[in-house]
Amino acid sequence: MKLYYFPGACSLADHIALQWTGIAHEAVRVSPEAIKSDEYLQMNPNGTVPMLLHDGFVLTENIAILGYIAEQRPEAALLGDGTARGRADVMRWLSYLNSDVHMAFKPIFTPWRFLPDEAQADALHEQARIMIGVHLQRLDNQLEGKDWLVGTRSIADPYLFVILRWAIRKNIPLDDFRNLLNFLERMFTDEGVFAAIVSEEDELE
Ligand SMILES: N[C@@H](CCC(=O)N[C@@H](CS)C(=O)NCC(=O)O)C(=O)O
Repeated sequence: MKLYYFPGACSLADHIALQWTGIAHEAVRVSPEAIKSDEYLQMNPNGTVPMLLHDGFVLTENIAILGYIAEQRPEAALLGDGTARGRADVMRWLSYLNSDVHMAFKPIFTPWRFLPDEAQADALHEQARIMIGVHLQRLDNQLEGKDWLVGTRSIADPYLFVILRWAIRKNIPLDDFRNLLNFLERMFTDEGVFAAIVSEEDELE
């Protein structure tokens, strides 16, 4: 498998899932320019990472990719407890992370896509930070009494980890979210997470 990624982007979730499943893979670092090239757009017309190539199959969209990786190694049990409800629970949290929480960061990362006048970026950032705080509270509540979002480790957890790293990078305080801080510590001390981060950051040098 080949995973196309930017360091620290949402593609890091897939990178971690590849580590957790032990699937042999090649990680291909791309630049913001490369993902808008004709060659890349032919494979992924949305011009985004992550993108996965597997035996001629081109897969885009993070939730689909995470699900595909997890399906290759059912023994890693990253899709819930094996019941329809368990799987739906994983998909519930992945969908929330992808369509609500991830999207709440977009005005901070790419304000020019939302505003005709960049001078309004500060107000937009402020609003986004308020929304992100609401989502973080909801995620913190979900983790009460649990080590992982759905109770057992799943493909939703690396996505949450990516989002918490963005929050740190953008100086969004996490001090009030004890469960999220515990979760972060658990992830930072996980071997697979460490391997994925080192592999992405090694590429930077
Ligand atoms: N709907 C896509 C969104 C992926 C996405 O937003 N990727 C970001 C990195 S986290 C990206 O490639 N941004 C570059 C761009 O939009 O030009 C998915 O879920 O895979």
